[in-house]
Amino acid sequence: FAKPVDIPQLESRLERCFAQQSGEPYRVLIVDDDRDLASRYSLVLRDAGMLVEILQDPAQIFDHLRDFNPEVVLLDVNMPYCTGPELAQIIRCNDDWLRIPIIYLSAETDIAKQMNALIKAGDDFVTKPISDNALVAAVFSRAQRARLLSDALSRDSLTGLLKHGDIKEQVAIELERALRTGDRASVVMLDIDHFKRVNDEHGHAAGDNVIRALANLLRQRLRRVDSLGRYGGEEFLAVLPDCTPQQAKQIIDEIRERFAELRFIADGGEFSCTLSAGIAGTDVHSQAEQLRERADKALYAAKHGGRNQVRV
Ligand code: GH3
Ligand code: MG
Ligand code: MG
Ligand code: MG
Repeated sequence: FAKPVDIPQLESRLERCFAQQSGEPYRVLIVDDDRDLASRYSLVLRDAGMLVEILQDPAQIFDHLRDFNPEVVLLDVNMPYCTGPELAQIIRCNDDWLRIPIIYLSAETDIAKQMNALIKAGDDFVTKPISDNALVAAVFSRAQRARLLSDALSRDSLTGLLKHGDIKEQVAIELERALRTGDRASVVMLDIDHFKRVNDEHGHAAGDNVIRALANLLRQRLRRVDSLGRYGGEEFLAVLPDCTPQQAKQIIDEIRERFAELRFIADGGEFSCTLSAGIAGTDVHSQAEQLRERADKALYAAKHGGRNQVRV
């Protein structure tokens, strides 16, 4: 039980952790009135591959939470005007920030006071001075869990794709980026044809299988840079960066053909399905929300044009 900690082993473990830190670096917000100390912690965390912002004035906490969107908050306990626990309570009042882990970092060694801070709000209490490794480990573990949790909560359980709110947000982010930089991007709205009949004739479970099969086709065929989500029941929304509407149409038409070739088996016998899709591409006149509406209109035209087709 009281086995001594093997430091070289811990170090190599941490290195492996950083190697696994795939994709975006973890975002950490340090709130501390001691500028020098905050800068030192920031340096250590940046060295471990994280993105760090320092906040000295607690009054600006909301701006930083909204704009920087941290995955972990490192909070000093003793600050002028507002204590760490008071600030933590304020953060916890807002549902949007309920998931952010709050780690107190303080010279306070009185256990009763530490307990009091944690009872108010917060997740961990780490005492200063702290070794670089211990700081990185404390922040890394919380950041990793926060991201896994956030990923899991934004995934639709049937398909594993992004849910309505998250794909909508992702589409807006991608389109705004494309509109700002002048890059091309395309929005795609997909809807399975006469899906009510599938449920009526073959049962809800068979319908679920169809939705899952289409989700898999889309996931396989789209690129890693594309964002894809389940917009509604049998509706999917995707954004394809660096892709003209004509290029997007070619890709979606391929998916449409392959989907129509799939054979499903259910109580009512073998059956197949088709899909319709609408595409809209970025131009200088359109806002993100207008583009999604245009893709929706194109989908409507595809439905009225006889279904099993893609319209731009
Ligand atoms: P259209 O070609 O015009 O799109 O016709 P449709 O029948 O597909 O029309 P609509 O979009 O109105 O119907 C969608 C149906 O999908 C209604 C709903 O019962 C069903 N549905 C929604 N979510 C699910 C789901 O998760 N599983 C199953 N099996 N069915 C679902
Ligand atoms: Mg302080
Ligand atoms: Mg529909
Ligand atoms: Mg439909």
